[in-house]
Parts: sequence; structure tokens; C-alpha cells
Amino acid sequence: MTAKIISGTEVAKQIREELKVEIAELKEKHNIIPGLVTILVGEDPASQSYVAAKNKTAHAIGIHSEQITLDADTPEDELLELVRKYNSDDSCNGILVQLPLPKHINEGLILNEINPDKDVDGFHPVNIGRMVLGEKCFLPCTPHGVLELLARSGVETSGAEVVIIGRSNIVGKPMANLMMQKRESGNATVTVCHTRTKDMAAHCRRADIIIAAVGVPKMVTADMVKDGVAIMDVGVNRIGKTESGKAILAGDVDFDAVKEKASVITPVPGGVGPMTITMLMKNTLQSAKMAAGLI
Ligand code: L34
Repeated sequence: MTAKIISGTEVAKQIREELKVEIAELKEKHNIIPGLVTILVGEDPASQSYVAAKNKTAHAIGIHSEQITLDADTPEDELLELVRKYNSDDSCNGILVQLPLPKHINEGLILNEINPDKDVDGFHPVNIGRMVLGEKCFLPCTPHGVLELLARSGVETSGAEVVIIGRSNIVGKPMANLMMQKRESGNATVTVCHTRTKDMAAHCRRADIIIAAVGVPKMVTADMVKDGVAIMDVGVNRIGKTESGKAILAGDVDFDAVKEKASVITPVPGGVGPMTITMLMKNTLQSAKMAAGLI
């Protein structure tokens, strides 16, 4: 079997067109422009590129977005103060603090300070709690993007054996939770593999859907998967540079070999990454509507 390659770039484009229409309507009918602020601390090149892409996408679909860049040695209380400032700014519907933060800053402390109603990343404990309970909340962007990709490419999750590789707070944990929920995009039987898993390959071979989010380039090989598996590759690993200095990217999955066995597979780049950014836009619009009492 040769896999259908799911273009996250294309699906993201389609969703952005839908959002653009909704945002234009919001302005026309209610004179509301959704506002987003992105905060980047330090100069990590990957983070710089992701935050720039978030701002560019926001502008392109009619979201007002502002990027704040702070020095790597910015004190923790200064960042806390900035978050508080945007918490009480009514023109701001979404606050995003790009992770990872420099080591001297306590990530949990910062995320906890963001007003849950502006937490468009879905990382605040209140939103995580709501998500686990199946209540209305902001869903974390990457897992949300994976759900959309599965749904829009017709992959059935109900009753499926899903193996998630990785247990991070931003992908593995929420992904596992969403997949097992009693709702249309969930209803799966979920296994979470991690560094202490004894026989990762044995788990993977049973999977109807594999979601790889470990950060190890090409870790999932063809001998680890069964024919017809659906693959969502969340890994964005920088494995080198071209002569012109551009980063060479690889996913967590050995794409060339695994695509010969899978039914569907996402590429890297152009798979889950663009969906993460688009789901942030969706959450920002949701936040603006909530603030206006429209939903
Ligand atoms: N607060 N921190 C916060 N929210 C997030 O949702 C993120 N994440 C992760 C890292 N830290 C965060 C992102 O934005 C990962 N992530 C992210 C976003 C976009 C892309 C990858 C990761 C993306 O667009 N990737 C492109 C390649 C871009 C490139 O050339 O580097 C792709 O096609 O996969």
C-alpha cells in the first residue's frame, strides 16, 4: 500500500479561508477585531520562526496581532507583569507565551498567570481541567490540529487502536485525553508510549493510528508499523542545514519507508505544523466571540 499524503498546508489553508470569512463577518456585524499578543523570550531560531508565522497568519486573516520580543535574560517578574498587562487589556483576546522559556523562568508560574479566558494555547490548568472533563474550553493547538487532520481526511477514530509516542504536556498528554473522549473525534483505545516503554515496536505494530511526538528524527521505522496504519507525525526536528543556511527538517517518522505501508501519512514540513498555527487562529476567534458574549 502506498499512503495518501495528507497536506497539512492545504487543510490549514482551507480552514484559514473559513476563518477569514467569519472574522470579516464579526467585524461587519459587531465591529469586533480579534486581538492576539505573542510573547517570545530569547532568540531560539525555531521559536522565532514559529512566532513569526503565527503573526503573519493572523494578519493575513484579519486578526490584530502584536509580537513582543524580550531578551533571554528578562527576569521572571517582568514577564509576569507583561502577562498581567494583557490580561486586563480588553482589546487582547489571546495571550501566547512561546515555549520553551529560558531556564531561569518557571514555565508553570507564567502559564498559570494567563487569564484562562485568553489562554488560546489551552495550557492553563483550568483549560486542561475543562478539556479532561469534556467541557467547553480552548483545545491545545497541536492536538486540535491532529484531530482536524484526521477528521478531514476521513480517518475513523472510533474503536481504533491509537498509539501516541511521547507524553509532553503540550502534545502527548492532551492528545491521549482527547482521543479517548466519548465524542465523535475520540472513542479510541489509547496507548501512550514513552522513554520507559519496554517494547515500543510491539505497541506500534498493533496500532491503527500512530501519533508520533517524541522529537527523535525518523524513530518510527517501517518494520514498526502494520499495513494500512494512519500516521500523524508531530515531530519537527532540525537535522542539519543546507548550503544556504536553511534548516533541514525531519519528522519522528521515517517518511520514505513508512509511506509504502501506511494508508495516510502527514509529511514534515507541511503536515501538523501549519495546523498548529491555524488552530491558534481558531482559538483566538473563539475567544473574541466569547468575550463579546456571542457564544
Ligand atoms: N506556547 N509554545 C506555545 N504554543 C505552541 O503551540 C507551541 N508550539 C510548539 C513549540 N512551542 C509552543 C508551536 O507553535 C511547536 N510549535 C510549532 C508551530 C509551527 C510549526 C512547528 C511547530 C510549523 O509551522 N512547522 C513547519 C516548519 C517550519 C519551519 O520551517 O521551521 C512545518 O511545516 O512543519
